[in-house]
Amino acid sequence: MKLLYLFSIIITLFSCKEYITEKNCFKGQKEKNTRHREFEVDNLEKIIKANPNYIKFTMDQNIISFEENNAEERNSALYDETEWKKRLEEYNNQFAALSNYFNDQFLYIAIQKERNTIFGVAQNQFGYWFLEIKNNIPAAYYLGLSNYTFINKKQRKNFVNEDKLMLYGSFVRIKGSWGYPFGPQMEVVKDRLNFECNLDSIRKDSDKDHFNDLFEKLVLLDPNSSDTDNDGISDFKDINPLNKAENSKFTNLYSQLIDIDYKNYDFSKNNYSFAGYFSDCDYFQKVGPSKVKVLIYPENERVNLKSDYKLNMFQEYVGKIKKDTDGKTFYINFGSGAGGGYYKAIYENGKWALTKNSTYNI
Ligand SMILES: [Ca+2]
Ligand SMILES: [Ca+2]
Repeated sequence: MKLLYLFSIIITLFSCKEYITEKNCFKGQKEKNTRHREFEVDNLEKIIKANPNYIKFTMDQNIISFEENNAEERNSALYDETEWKKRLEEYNNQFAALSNYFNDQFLYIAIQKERNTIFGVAQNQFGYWFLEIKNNIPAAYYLGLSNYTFINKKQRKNFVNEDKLMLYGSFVRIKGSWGYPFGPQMEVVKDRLNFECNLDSIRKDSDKDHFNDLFEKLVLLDPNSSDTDNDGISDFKDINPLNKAENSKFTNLYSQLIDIDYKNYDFSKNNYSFAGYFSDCDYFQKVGPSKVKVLIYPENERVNLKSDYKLNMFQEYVGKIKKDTDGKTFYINFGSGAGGGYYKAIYENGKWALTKNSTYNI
């Protein structure tokens, strides 16, 4: 991500000719350069301020530290295939009661089984979630923790007690020095913490659409409307909940382009995972991909999204459309932490033939 915008500026794949700007989708002569802002190391005061006020924390020297937690992970002989398989089997057995309902949408951290209820703590691209399966009905609630919060892999046996959720963890931040190919590394700023919150604050779902208010606020859905884009499909089921999808030539191009990366999967029924993009292009905003749910924001929404989440939410930059002189060939640049390049799209007989070409790797 750090190099992504830099690359999108310096890599000019095609010669600049005169193009018509239509709906902000096509490359014009005057391109607005997106400047990369240098990464800032956050201080403790800012980190504590970012902790939501419904979550209390206390220090306890008996809680395993961030380093101890990581050392355990490192010692786990992950390169030994037998050991790796054994651990995977243990993980699958331990969390089967959760993955039966949520499949592989989450990385599971803790599970607590009661008579009619199963509780869980899990993680995905947005952060940490509280899971609850009551009388066979599953629900996932986004915890709304700041991204400066790390939750330990080992939790107490009963992390839910009455209406309280209690979790061991620490406050962390991204180290000042990081770069590809290793990605951001975390360091601890306040260790051995016990986080405690009231589950009513977490469960609050004002519009009753199965996304709790904390999640809707994070991704800029409307917590008071179960159908944010007013297209008749609830936010929870909508493949593109922020924008009404449409079926048109260039919208279909962008839909197909998103599906290329998911051709061997089908994440479309995964309610809690999304591919995120920024784009001012109307056609792009109105996509309806078939393999994955999307969140597409206009560029000016960048400021409204929590900056510490962007690393995980927006993995790929997808550019505007460049027309070739033959009138049927089009190019779209892309970039991501893992590399970049361009899509080549040919429109013939009402259909798009699309290829993804990588031109540079980091
Ligand atoms: Ca809701
Ligand atoms: Ca909708």
